[in-house]
Formats: sequence, structure tokens, C-alpha cells
Amino acid sequence: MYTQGLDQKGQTANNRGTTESQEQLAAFQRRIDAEEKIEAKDWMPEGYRRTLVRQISQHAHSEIIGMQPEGNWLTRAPTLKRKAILLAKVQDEAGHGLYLYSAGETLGTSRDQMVGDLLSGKAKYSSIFNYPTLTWADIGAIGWLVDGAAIMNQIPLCRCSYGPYARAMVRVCKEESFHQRQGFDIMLALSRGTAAQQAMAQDALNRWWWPSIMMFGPNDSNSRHSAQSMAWKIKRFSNDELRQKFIDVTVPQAEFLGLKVPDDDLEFDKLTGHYRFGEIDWQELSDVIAGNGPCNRQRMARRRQAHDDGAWVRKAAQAYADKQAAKKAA
Ligand code: BYC
Repeated sequence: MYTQGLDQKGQTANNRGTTESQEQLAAFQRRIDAEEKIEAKDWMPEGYRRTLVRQISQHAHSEIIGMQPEGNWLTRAPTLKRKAILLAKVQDEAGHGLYLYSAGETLGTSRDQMVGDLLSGKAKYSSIFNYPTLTWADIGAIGWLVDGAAIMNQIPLCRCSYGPYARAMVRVCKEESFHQRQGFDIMLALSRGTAAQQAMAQDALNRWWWPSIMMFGPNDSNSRHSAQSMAWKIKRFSNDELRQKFIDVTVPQAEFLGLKVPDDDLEFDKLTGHYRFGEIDWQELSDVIAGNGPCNRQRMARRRQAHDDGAWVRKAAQAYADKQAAKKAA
């Protein structure tokens, strides 16, 4: 899919101008099929490297931008305990971003390049973080639904064929499980609360449900990367398979909370053992991905501002590194 045309000798020219022989590609695929982990210094097709840099960097950007909607509520959490928990969660997301940038760097792309691509608008981040957090219940809904969706997507990534990404995901998933539990706990407290609190929880579910199920990406027939990513065992399940698994586990949780999932077509199919659900608004997803969601501009402006504000830290770190290097050389 990523490779260019074959030349006369059965070699394939990649974007870096080097060639990849059919033998190399077949040997690589045999390693993947044998469930071997690919490590940073191993030979890999350029398309594999490019796919990983794209996915890992976009994943990292999502973690970093994902701090904004929740960070918005750090100063307004209802109790000291809730505030401390949320603070820890938001800090975890920063940590995830950093592991992921490090995993991306093992593929030969610097963190500066990855961040530059985010700031220039070339690289994407998850659509979900372009929605506003209007009430405290939104913090519950993010933990429950957004982290719940993230876990569903990321547990299989612990078995991704690329070792550094797979290993980073193990810790990320453990922390995401705590995040999901804290979100559910907020929703539980609200749904056992006053009528106004129950209404706030329902309103949050109404606004976050569809964006959460869109997080899994376009449906399989429109997912341009899935087939190749699955053949390379970067992805273990398709977007639709993961979306279905998420819906199947989350609907009973909503019922437990006494909340109604905002989908009139939602129905349990006894024959398949899965929930059937209504049509996703794909136009909304593509608008948000294209930069026209409710908060895209605000999120990017905030990120650019934070990057600019951090310039002095990068400068100081560089000066220190240069000083250490000069000392070592002397
Ligand atoms: N939003 O061929 P497809 C978190 C893009 S953060 C935006 O299916 P692929 C958390 C896709 O990139 C968790 N763009 O792609 C943090 C591609 O465009 P490009 C974030 C999307 O890669 C803080 C195009 O659409 N998780 O948990 O095979 C607080 C075609 O799609 C989206 C990850 O990043 C989207 N929703 O599959 C709380 C997980 N969906 O790149 C929580 C790692 C699709 O060609 N990533 N696109 O320009 C993945 O698993 C995969 O990249 C995806 C997409 C399933 C997201």
C-alpha cells in the first residue's frame, strides 16, 4: 500500500530513495506472522516506519491536547479529593504523551519534528478533544467514556508488533484503567445524587456518547490504513470491531447508572450477542478532523501558546546539555 512501483529487478523504491527487495519485505512479514517483536534497530519497510510515526505521534499529541478539556476543571473540582484525583489523572496524560514521543523517537523522528507537525496543523490528534467540558459531569463522562474507549483501543496495542510502542502501552493502559474508574465513580455519585445532578450526568452522556464512538475512527470500509496496519499487526482489531466491543460493554454500565444512551436505534441483538446501534454522523467526524469542531481553534491556540511559553525551558535545557558536553569533551 505504501510502497511505490516495482522496478525491473523486483525491488521496490521507497520514499527515502532506497530500495526494499521482495526478499526483505517477505522476511519482515514472516517475522510479523511469527509474532516476533520488531525493535528500533531492526530492518523495517519504510511504510511500516512511517505508519508507526504517524500513529504514535498522533497518539502522543492526543494525550497532550487531551489535558486541556479536563485541565479546565482543575480549579473547579467540587471537593479537594476530586481535585487531587483529577490533577493526578491530567499529569498521567502528560506522562503518556512523553512515553509516546520517546517511542516515536526510536523510529528516527525527533520530538521537535513531531511537535512541529502538530503545531503546523500537519499532524492530527483525536477528534474527541475538540468538544467542550461544560459541567463537572463532563469530567465523569470523559473518564468513563473517553478513557473507556481509549482502553478498548489501547489494550490490543500492548500486542502491537513494534516493541517500544507495545511496551509503552502496558503502563499507559494500567493508568487508563484508573482513569476510567474515576470517571465512572463521578458518574455514579451524580446519578445517585439529586435530580439536578442526575440531569447533569444525563446531559453529559448525551453530549459525549456519539463523539466517543467516533473516536474509533471511520468505519472499516473508509479506513484507509486499517488493512495494512492489521497485516503488520500494528492494529489487532479494526475500527468497527473495537467500536462494537466498546458499545457492548458500555451500554450495560449506562443502565447501571440509570442513564439513557442517546440512541433510539440501540437494541440488543440476542442472535449476535451484540448491540445494534444508530447511524453515526460521519460528516461531524470529518468536520472535526478537518479542524472545524467546536474547540479545534481554541485547543491549537492554547497548545501553541504553551509551546511558546516553554521556549525558555528548552533553551535552558539546551544550554545545560551543551555545557555538560563541553565538560565531557575537555
Ligand atoms: N480523530 O485509516 P484510519 C487518550 C484519522 S488519547 C482524529 O482508520 P488508523 C486520552 C486517521 O489518523 C487516545 N483523526 O486510521 C488522553 C487517518 O488520518 P491520517 C488517542 C482520526 O490510524 C487524554 C484517517 O482518519 N488514541 O486516550 O488506521 C485524556 C483515516 O483513519 C480519528 C490513539 O491515538 C479520530 N478519532 O486508525 C483522556 C490510539 N480516527 O493519519 C484520554 C492510537 C481516524 O492518514 N491510534 N482518524 O492523516 C489508533 O489506534 C489509530 O490511529 C486510530 C485510527 C484507530 C485512531
